[in-house]
Amino acid sequence: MLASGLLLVALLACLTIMVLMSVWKQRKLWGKLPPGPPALPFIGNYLQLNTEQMYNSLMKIRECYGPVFTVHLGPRRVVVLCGQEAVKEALVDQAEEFSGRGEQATFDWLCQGYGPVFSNGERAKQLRRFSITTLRDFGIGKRGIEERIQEEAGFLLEAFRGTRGTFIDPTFFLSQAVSNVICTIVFGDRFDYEDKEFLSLLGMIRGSFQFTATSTGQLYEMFYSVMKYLPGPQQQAFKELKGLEEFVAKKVEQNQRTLDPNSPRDFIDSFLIRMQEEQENPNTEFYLKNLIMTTLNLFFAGTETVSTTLRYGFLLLMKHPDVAAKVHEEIDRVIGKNRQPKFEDRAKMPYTEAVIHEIQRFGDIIPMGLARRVTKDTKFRNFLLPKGTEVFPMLGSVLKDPKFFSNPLDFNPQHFLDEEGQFKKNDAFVPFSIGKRYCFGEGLARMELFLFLTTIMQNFHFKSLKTPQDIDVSPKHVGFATIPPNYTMSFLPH
Ligand code: D3G
Repeated sequence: MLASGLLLVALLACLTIMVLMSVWKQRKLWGKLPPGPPALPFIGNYLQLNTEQMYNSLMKIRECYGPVFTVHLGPRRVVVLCGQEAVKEALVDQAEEFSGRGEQATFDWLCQGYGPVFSNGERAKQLRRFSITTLRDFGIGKRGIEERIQEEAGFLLEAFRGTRGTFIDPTFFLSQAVSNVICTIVFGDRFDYEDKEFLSLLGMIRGSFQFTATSTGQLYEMFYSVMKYLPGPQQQAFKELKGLEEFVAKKVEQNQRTLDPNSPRDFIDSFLIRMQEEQENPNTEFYLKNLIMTTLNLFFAGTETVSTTLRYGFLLLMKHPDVAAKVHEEIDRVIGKNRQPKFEDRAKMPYTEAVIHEIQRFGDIIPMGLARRVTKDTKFRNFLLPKGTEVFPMLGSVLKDPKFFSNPLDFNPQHFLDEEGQFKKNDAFVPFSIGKRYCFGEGLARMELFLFLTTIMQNFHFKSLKTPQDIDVSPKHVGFATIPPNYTMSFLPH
């Protein structure tokens, strides 16, 4: 009796010590997190954050707490990194530690941690690697894809000619052309611009992307655990994302039925072949769910970011006719009118190159980056981030870092030019992010931006309904994405 009583006391004492030690350890770690505003349970710092302007809200907190701070987006504890120095120090100098993926609640609702973009660990590594090699096999970084973009730019010219100088919203033309490049790779074929299914898919991509930029989209980032069950605009975004998944699943089935393992026709075929090769591997990441989500990631990311950038670019060029005139001059001088632009021309076109960089810098399409996560307990500066802590690399604060750009809030291609008018690199140019998880579509995106922009401007002048002074280039929404304002324009022969 006495012995068992003693044992119980000893056990309880042990348990208490263990709990205390664990709390103490956590405390110690918490104590070393970057500073930040005090947070309430569950709602976190909700009261200090304006979901209509998350980026600006976080920049306001930075004024108080410095470039590295901790904030609670509802129950999510996030370490925010601002400015070129902090972002580079984390993502590049401590690349391995900061290589995990954080949450993107809207896209996570669909992806559930599958596919290369919103996954972690071995899965992310395997799928990223496979995607990069397979994209290369299908011509990215080689002549193959350049010819495909040139051909598609030709179709786009035809479509713009067909508008006969009337005022139109260029959004869908641009997404169709841009999307067709990645569609050729992942689905083996382009879509006709008249194709209703294609337009409906692009509507789903655009709709769900826009949702992430809205106030509800940002509220959803904080309270998704509840909001996913409630009615509201998030349900429409889910419907659109589901629609995309169903389309990809249908494409995969078609490919499965007609697969020739000896000659892959597209990215889906290559993945199916890899699935067969790894059938016996119990740890394989090559199975249907990852095939669907990988294809969806490429299709989505390969469509919306580049077409949104071009859409912003056209508006900026109408706001700044002097800049447009210099691009026209350079195109006329270097390429002329009798041949299609090629990617090589870029080396002889510093002004155009600077303009494209400035469009990407000013456009700031993903202002808070894709969230990262530390893969282990991480010492950063004088702080300790416990394994799994989410990190926001504020790409917008790098693209607008006053230490790197003379007038960061102005659109000015001189930001990327030296005194001789030569192109000047800038370490704060990070629209594709940096470090281990930087955008692996960067090469493709850059080639598309250059070839589409130069081919269109070789053939057309842009005309706006408004005078340049009256054009407002401030974004319609800023959230996960930056969405440029709606506008119409006319394409006049150049
Ligand atoms: C969204 C949904 C599915 N797959 C990728 C995305 C996405 C949006 C922006 C980026 O990826 C970064 N390129």
